[in-house]
Amino acid sequence: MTKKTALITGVTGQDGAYLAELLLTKGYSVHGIKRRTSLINTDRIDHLYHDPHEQGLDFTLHHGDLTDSSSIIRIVEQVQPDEIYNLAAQSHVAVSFEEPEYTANSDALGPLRILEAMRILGLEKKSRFYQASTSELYGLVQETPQKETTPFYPRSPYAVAKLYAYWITINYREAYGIYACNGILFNHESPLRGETFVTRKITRALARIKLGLQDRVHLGNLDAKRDWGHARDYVEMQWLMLQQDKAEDYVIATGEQHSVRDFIKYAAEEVGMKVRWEGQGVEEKGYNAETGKCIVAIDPRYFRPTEVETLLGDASKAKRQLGWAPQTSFSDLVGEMMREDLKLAERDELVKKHGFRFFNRHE
Ligand code: NDP
Ligand code: GDR
Repeated sequence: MTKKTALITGVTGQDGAYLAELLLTKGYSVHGIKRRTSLINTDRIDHLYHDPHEQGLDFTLHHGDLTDSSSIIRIVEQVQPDEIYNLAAQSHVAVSFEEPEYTANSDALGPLRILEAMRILGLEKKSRFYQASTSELYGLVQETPQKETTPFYPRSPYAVAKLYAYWITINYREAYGIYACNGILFNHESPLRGETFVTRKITRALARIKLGLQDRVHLGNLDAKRDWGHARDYVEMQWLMLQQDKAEDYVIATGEQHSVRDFIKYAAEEVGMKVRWEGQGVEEKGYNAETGKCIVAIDPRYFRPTEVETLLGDASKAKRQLGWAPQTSFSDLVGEMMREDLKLAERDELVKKHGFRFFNRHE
C-alpha cells in the first residue's frame, strides 16, 4: 500500500499534537503548518520532530498562517496531501470578544482559503478535508441533547466565525464534489490543553495550591455545564471521518455533562482536598475544608458578554456509522490531568527551592 500524506494545520495545538502522533503510528507522512512565533512553541510535538538532517519519523513542519493565502497555496501545492485536517484557529471563546476581526479572519476565512487552494490546485478529487467544527455552534441551545440536526445559535464571535466555516465546508462539498466533513466536537481536554481553558486552569492551579506555590485561583461562571471528553479519543474520530465512502458531518461527545464546579470537586479530590463553598454570586468562594483557606474566588473579568450555559452532545450517529465511542471516563480524564499538572508543579517547586523566581502567567 502506498504511504498516505496528511497535512495538519494547528499542529502545535492540543489536537494537532495528538493527531500527528496518531497518524505517524498509522504510517502516514505527516506535514504540519506552524506560525512564526518569536519563541519556539513546539513543546507539544517536540517528541515527534527530528532534525531534518537526521533519520527519524516522517514528520515535516512548514511555516504558514491561515490568514495568508499565499502560504496556504504554496504548502498545499508542495505537500499534495491526501488528507487535510484544519485544526488551526483562534480557539479561545473569551478572547474572540476582544479580537473579533482576527478571529473571523483565521477561523472563518482560514478554512475558505484552504478549500480555495484545493480548487486552484485541482486537488478536488485527490485531497480530503476535515473542518474542526464545534459544539459552540449550538450556543443558546434549542434542543437537548444536541445532535447533527439541532439548530445552531452561536453566542460569540468565535462561534459565528465557526458557523461560516461549517457552511463553507458543506458548500464546497456540494458545489465541487470535494470530500469535506465537519466534526462537531464537544469540549475535549487533556494534559496538553492550553492553560487558559477552564479545565487546565483548574488542574494546574490546584496542583500548585497543593504544593504551596499559589494561594488561590480566580474563575468566572462556575455553573456553566459542559460535555467534556479526552482529546486523545476525539482525534481518532477526526481520522475516521476521512476514511468513509461518503463525506458527512458528525457530532462527537461523551453524552455526559458536568458543571465547572463539579470539575473543581473531582480535581480537588484527586489531590486529597475537599472544597467547601460559601457566599453567593460574585462573592462566592471555595475553601479548603481542612485548612479553611480560600482557594477559589470569582473574578467577573472571566464572565463573557454572552455565555453558553449548557452543552450536552448526542454522538449516536458516530457510534452507529463509524463504530466510534469515547474510551476515557470523566474521572479518568480529570485524574490524568491532575497527575500531569502535579508533576509540573513539583518541577516548579524544585526551581523555587533553588532560589529561582518564576511568574504565574496563566490566568
Ligand atoms: P489550540 O488552541 O490548542 O490550537 C490551535 C492551533 O491553531 C495552534 O497550533 C495555533 O498555533 C494554531 N493557529 C491559531 N491561529 C492560527 C493561524 N492564524 N494560522 C495558523 N495556525 C494558527 O486548539 P485545540 O487543539 O484545542 O483545537 C483544535 C481545533 O478544534 C480548533 O480549531 C478549535 O477551535 C476546534 N475545537 C476545539 C475543541 C476543544 O474542546 N479543544 C472543541 C471543538 C472544536 P499557536 O500554537 O502558534 O498558537
Ligand atoms: P469553551 O471552553 O468556552 O467551552 O470553549 P473554556 O474552557 O474556555 O470555558 C468553559 C466554560 O467555563 C467557564 N469558565 C471559565 N472559562 C475560562 N476559560 N476561564 C475561567 O476562568 C472560567 N471560569 C468559568 C466559561 O465561561 C465557559 O462557560 C472550548 C474551546 O476549546 C473552543 O475552541 C471549543 O470550540 C469549545 O470548547 C467546544
